Amino acid sequence: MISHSETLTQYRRDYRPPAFLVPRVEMIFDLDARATEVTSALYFERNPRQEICCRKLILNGEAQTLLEVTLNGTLLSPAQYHLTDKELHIPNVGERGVLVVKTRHAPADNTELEGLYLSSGIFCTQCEAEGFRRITYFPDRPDMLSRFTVTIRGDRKILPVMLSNGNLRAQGKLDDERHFATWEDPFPKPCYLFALVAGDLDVLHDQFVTCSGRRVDLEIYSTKENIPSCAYAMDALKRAMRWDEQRYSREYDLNRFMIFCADDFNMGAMENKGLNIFNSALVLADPKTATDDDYHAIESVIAHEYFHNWTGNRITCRDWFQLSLKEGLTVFRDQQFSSEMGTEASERIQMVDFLRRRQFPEDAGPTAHPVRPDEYREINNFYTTTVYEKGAEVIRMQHTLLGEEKFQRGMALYFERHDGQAVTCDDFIQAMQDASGVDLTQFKRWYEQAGTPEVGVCADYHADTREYVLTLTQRTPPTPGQPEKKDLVIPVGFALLDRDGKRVPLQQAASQWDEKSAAQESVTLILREKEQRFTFRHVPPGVVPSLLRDGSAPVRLLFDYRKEELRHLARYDSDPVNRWDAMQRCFTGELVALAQAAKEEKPFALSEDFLTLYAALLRDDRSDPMLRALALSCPDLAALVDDYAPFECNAFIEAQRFLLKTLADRLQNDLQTVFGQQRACISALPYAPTTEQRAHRRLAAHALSVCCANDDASSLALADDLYWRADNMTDAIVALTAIRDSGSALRADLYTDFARRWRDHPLVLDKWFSLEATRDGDDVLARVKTLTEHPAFTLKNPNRVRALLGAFALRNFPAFHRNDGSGYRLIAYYVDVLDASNPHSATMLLNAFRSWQKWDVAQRNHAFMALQELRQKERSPEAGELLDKMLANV
Ligand code: 0A1
Ligand code: ZN
Repeated sequence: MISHSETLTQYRRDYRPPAFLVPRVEMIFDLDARATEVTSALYFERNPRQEICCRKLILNGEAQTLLEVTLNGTLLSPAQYHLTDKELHIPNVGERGVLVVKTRHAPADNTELEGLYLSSGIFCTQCEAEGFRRITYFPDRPDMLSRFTVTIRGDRKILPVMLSNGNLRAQGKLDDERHFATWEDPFPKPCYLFALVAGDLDVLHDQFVTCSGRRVDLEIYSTKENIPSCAYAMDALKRAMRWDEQRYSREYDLNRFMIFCADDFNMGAMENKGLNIFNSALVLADPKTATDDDYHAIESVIAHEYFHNWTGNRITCRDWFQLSLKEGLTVFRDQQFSSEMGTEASERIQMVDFLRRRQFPEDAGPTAHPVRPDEYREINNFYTTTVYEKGAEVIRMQHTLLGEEKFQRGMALYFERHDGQAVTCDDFIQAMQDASGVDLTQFKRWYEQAGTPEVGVCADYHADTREYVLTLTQRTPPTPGQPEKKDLVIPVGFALLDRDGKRVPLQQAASQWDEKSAAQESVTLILREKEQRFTFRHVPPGVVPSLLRDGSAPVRLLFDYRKEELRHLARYDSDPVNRWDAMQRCFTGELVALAQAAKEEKPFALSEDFLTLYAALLRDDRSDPMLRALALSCPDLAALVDDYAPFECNAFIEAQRFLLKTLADRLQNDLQTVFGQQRACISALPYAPTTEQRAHRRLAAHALSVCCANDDASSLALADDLYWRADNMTDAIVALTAIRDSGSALRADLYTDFARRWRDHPLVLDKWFSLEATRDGDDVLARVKTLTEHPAFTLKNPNRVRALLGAFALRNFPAFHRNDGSGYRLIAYYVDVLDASNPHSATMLLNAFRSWQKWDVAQRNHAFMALQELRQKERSPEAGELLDKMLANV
């Protein structure tokens, strides 16, 4: 077996300030697809903060050819420096000086999409986390803040537009064929925020006047035909800029803000200073090609990257262990923004749902790590839901503990104290603590401890004294490398519902609260110890506790709700998150009972109470249609794996099929009526991605999907009709989704039509690839294999890989988990192939295996073999680290 541990493990405790600083960098790019030359002048000086005197200047660098090195004007011979495949060492450089390094690249051959590469013929860069070292030799670490001046030279016809960070200082002709542009960024920045874009691009212009009256040019660059589709992103950008001024007093700081949209991009987007680079899927939108969900994602990612200008760029991370300092905080800010742009309740439900479906399994598996990790081998593996979404929850809890006013005081102090610095999560908490006076010492453990804490709840009612006693306990299960856990500070939102569904005024018995304080209808209990008791007085009998309201902490709630209590909460809880959660628990209860019946080969039956509840919520037209749609959606099986391990995949798959089919059989009329009503609410309006329209379309989509689950002809006819009348992409996709698993001829007709209609539009075809890959049925595997040969499919493009193979592995539970292991083998094959060209795509797929040890024995054996086989070969550091973790302790 090959050992992959040659990639060194980095430890947080080993942080040392750099020996040298590079306050100024001048770069020249001579662009050419096969032979780009990069010349970098590094003005370095010894770091007065570093006591250990090192005479050597050590630079990171990979994947380029070193042409020459000049120190203070003298060309160095190879004997005067030391070059490895990862570093360049220059001995005896003195106190300060200028080092000029010249290297050569072939951007056209860069398939990893890190460093300088070509996307649809356009030069662009991706430097976070460690891509800058693939562009030039440089101390590539986020605490190295430099002022950059960048000159780009290239062919005038092929590269009429040449962009980099900051302000355009000069541009002009070099000769008949070539021209240049010089950009200067006045803000010192870490090199991971460097960006360059060059190509034949058009631009959408706009302007924004900041709160202090400065004019900022806003520019979105894309190919000519895409420009009209950039309008929504532009609008979202202006709203985000205004919002950051109003909510956080953050004003934009350059005269220009540019966005480039790249067809080939590993992630969603990147916050390079003044020149964001986006995955085109997260910029381009018009009603004909983008769905409601696309519009929603664009708004949120545009805001996220823009907000990074303050939380990430002006104040950056000292080292990559602090990644959540910028990511958790920026996700929290973009969540706040989305909530204000849309509906708070549905936004919050979707966040909580995402966290539980995606982050909880990560925290319970072999790659579990703290929000601020202590070690890593490959930092690219740490752009995780833990660092991002759990990180955002950790900020949200600070907001809960401090309240909006003190939280804002904390933020203001953080900005004031650390502007222009590279800092740590500790610095952030310190600012919060200093500004608020709230002691966050124990709270800090949220950054240190991996694993989802479990909060156990025991409720006792004393009829004689009318006292209600709530005992809360906490326990965080062990995670790899962290066998023992300490107690955390856990805010638990709480209310009691009476028999009519009304909230009971809460009066706590002495000690926990000020006796005089007025009774409240909901409170936040703060759990700090292993076990804590809270007593409430004057409580009527028969109340039902509503716990963890608004998803008040990223924990698993262990409370033995009776079924009727859950139904009560699902109908009456005033907290929409808990109403949704209760309904999800009802669904899960049904799935578990059905799976048990499947295992014991007993007849299946859905409980009548559940059907009644589902029907009541479906018909409840006083409630927001979006909230109804969310509550009525059956939970994802992948989210149940941890709770029901070893997870009997087949039994649960059968259970879920039966459940949906029974809803269709029993509630066909209701479902069709709701579909009709919701469509009627918007039928007279032209399509717009507004919150109201989206909500109606979403509930209609839900109703249509469920009623098509039994292939009933009248329901299929509704989908057919919707498809042919659709004047927007959302309706078309809703129709295709509803009939995705249908055995009817209609399916083939509509799918063929769609693929033909959009054959020249890759972003739209991605939706079709995903629908094909998530189909139920025996032939889906063969279908996916065939589609990898489709003319529009290429393994080189991360969006295509995600749409087809990612959807199959991560969203087609039955097919991926086929008993004969063929689903695993298919994905393992592509992990192997992709790892050689683009490790990021490979690890995206590999992550589908993360919970393999919790699967049923047949699945476990096949997965183990697939993973073992992958590990036999030489792997990228990313895939090597993941495989080692997934196969540790077996
Ligand atoms: N900072 C970006 C995420 C990002 C990270 C790595 C990338 O390439 C390997 C690209 C983007 C964000 O949070 O949006
Ligand atoms: Zn981010």
